Amino acid sequence: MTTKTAWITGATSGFGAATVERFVAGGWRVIASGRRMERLQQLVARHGAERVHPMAFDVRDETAMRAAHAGLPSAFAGIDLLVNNAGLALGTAPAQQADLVQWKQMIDTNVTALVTLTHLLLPQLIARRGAIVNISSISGSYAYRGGNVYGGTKAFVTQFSQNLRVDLHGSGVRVSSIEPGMAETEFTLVRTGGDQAASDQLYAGVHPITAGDIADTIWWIANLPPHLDVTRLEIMPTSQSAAGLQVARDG
Ligand code: NDP
Ligand code: 8X3
Repeated sequence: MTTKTAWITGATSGFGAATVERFVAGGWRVIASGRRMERLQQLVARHGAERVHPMAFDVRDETAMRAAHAGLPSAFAGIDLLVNNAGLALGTAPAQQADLVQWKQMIDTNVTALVTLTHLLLPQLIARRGAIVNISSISGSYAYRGGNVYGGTKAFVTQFSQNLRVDLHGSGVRVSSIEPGMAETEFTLVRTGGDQAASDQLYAGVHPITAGDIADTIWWIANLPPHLDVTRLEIMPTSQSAAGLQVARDG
């Protein structure tokens, strides 16, 4: 059987790091990208340079992204699966108190970089009848206070995934949008600017989704028979549900 290759963005932490482990364990080659080179090097040290190819760059830097792609060693150059996972939420403040710089960073990372990499890899994904797994979020479907631009970026990811499927109709390329709820990773640490106590408090007693749960889900989707496409998958901890709608009263 030929060895398949996945490009997993955001591979230095959380879902991405766990997904690297899952795919390497399953016999795939992995291109692992993220900004923190030392963490990527740890993956290489653990699994070997023939299994993991590290690429340290900021996904918002299109020139660096293109250079990384152009410089892929031949063993990693045929990409069968793109996992668009790199992303972040910044801040929990309501819109009227939010930081515009943080809003733009979320859009640049979660939206602009995701479509740029997708656009770059589409020709070869089509040629190889490959697959794209986009990591969206329940925040793209359910509004919550402080979700503002983060939720907006994830609504984009979900809809972009569906539109991509339509455009790729007949090509054999599978596109999936995974929409997780509360998962314990470095996500809340990043969102709160490094507040470990806030992160611990958020997940306390919740039994949240783990990074391994999402890695197993991506593995399952990627290894389904070619005639099956998981188009959208919402996944929450059993302890989480959506209860919406608030009312402001006069006086
Ligand atoms: P983590 O913070 O643990 O991981 C985020 C990853 O994204 C890191 O590897 C980070 O790498 C990478 N990343 C962020 N910004 C950039 C950048 N500018 N350039 C390159 N890489 C970047 O969080 P999660 O694993 O939880 O998040 C993964 C994805 O899952 C995100 O898209 C997130 O929105 C989504 N998600 C998370 C949920 C949760 O509750 N945890 C639920 C639903 C969706 P580095 O810092 O090294 O660059
Ligand atoms: C992360 C899930 O609900 O904390 O995307 O925004 S949530």
